[in-house]
Amino acid sequence: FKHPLEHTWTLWHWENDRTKSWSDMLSDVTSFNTVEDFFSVYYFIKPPSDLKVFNDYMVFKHGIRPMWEDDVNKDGGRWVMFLDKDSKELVDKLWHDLLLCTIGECFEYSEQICGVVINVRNKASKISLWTKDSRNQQAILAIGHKMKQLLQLREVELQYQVHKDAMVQAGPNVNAIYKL
Ligand code: M7G
Repeated sequence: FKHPLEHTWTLWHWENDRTKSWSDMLSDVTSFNTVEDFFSVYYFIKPPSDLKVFNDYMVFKHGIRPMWEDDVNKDGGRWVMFLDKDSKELVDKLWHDLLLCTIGECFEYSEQICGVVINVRNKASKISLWTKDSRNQQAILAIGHKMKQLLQLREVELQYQVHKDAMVQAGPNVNAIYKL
């Protein structure tokens, strides 16, 4: 008997390849819906600290593609942290903890949660949690405060960015509508 999760989740991997379009660089790796299957995936794949730069992992509820254009994401946004001064061990730990809190349904308003992402980059890697309605201030703030508390983010700032802003403001300076 395995321990069921509330949702089925899909792991995606993105790897930069200049010959392809952004969405063609995405691949759907596997799905899981039990605690045991989650851990076999988690321990099988490399931790973020062993990934090459310009690699991402995304873990989204089954049926939601990890992109702005998906119907469930199109009016949403993300809580994102920029991990520039942080050790690789801390980045791995934050990713692990955020994943467990997400699939373990630790958040109120968990129906607002679409998935979580880690972008491994040269300067600042990013870890983010995507929510589906960027106008739902109450849910966004509750999720953000809980994320700050669960991950014990003291000095690390969380910013909430709207995907529609990210689409038009490509680059690092996307406007944040909330900061915690
Ligand atoms: P990023 O990988 O989120 O951050 O976005 P980075 O700047 O640290 O590398 C980089 C670029 O990838 C964006 O400017 C877009 O061109 C493309 N991109 C990222 N996302 C999340 C999407 C998406 O959801 N849809 C599309 N079409 N392009 C995206």
